[in-house]
Amino acid sequence: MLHVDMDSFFAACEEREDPSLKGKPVVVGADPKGGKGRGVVSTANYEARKFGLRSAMPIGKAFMLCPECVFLPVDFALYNKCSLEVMAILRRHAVRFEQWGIDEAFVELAGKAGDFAEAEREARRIKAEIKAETGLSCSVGIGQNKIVAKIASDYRKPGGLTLVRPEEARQFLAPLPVRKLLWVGGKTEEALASIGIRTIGDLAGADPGMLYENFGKMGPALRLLAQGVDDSPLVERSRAKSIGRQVTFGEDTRDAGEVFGKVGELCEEVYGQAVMEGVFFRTVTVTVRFSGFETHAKSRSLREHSASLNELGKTALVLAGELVGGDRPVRLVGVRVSGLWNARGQTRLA
Ligand code: TTP
Ligand code: MG
Repeated sequence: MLHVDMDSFFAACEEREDPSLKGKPVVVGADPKGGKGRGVVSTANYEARKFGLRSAMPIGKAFMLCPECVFLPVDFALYNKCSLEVMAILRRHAVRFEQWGIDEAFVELAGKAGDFAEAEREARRIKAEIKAETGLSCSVGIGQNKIVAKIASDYRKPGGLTLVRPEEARQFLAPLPVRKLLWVGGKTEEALASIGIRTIGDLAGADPGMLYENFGKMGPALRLLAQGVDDSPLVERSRAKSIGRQVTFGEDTRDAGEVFGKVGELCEEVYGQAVMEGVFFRTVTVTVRFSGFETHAKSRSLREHSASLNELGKTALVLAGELVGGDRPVRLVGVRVSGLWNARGQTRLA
């Protein structure tokens, strides 16, 4: 099993679009406004991390630490495009595949389970293909299950390849901080520290009864993960035929501006879901229900499959404009995309 995680993903996509950024410290996130900006760092490339910059850091603090950094706004459409390219490559190598968020995925390889030497060769091929075809760099972890593979991919970033054989897993995990376990958030981390558990090894060796008393069922479950035990399967994203969202107004509205505003918001939600599922879309449908439940829908197909929020939004607004006329009060609007195309090969989904 492989876990692949792209290196400083948003920043790497920006560097690919503008090679003059290469070698410079780059920050993607809110506008720093000379140190007065609000919002946070989405990501910083590895040059910028040398100044102490990190994801989720307030942008003003980032500016203080590194005023000479190049600060760029978030361009989600670009990262989505890059993500679809990368995921398509990964899917070529997978018998089973699970995408996690925009820049990481688990890949179960064809071939004999437990053939780690072959898995390592395959991981090198995947890294090389991603580099050659997308220009982006990633880190790969190889392990007998998800938890080990996931922690291994994080171990030698950027550009790393870390193989952890089953017999080495406990030893590999033991010195790492408990935070590296997937479900240990800040609060749990503090609670564990208060009973003297700081490393994954501490947790692996802790008394399960005591863990149950302190953390309920999660306690012993975390202990198993800490021992490198994880039999959770890879779950393919649902093969939805369409992705849609709708909203009912608190009060029926005659205000076309309000309706169009809502359509824009729904487009963003639908788009976000399409990104998560790794699909392009071809057809956009807008539904409007008027007072009295009379419902009208209009669809338009794009020239080709698209993964663009801009295109989705423009098309949906045109359709909404055609539907909302006169002064009939609107009760509900909906936006749906269909004709989905999975990034995997040529599989078309109805
Ligand atoms: P990560 O994989 O956590 O981070 P990264 O790819 O930038 O860096 P690396 O993996 O090399 O450590 O997250 C993937 C993208 O998700 C990241 O590029 C930007 C976005 N992101 C945020 O917007 N806010 C956050 O707090 C985090 C952690 C990530
Ligand atoms: Mg990443």
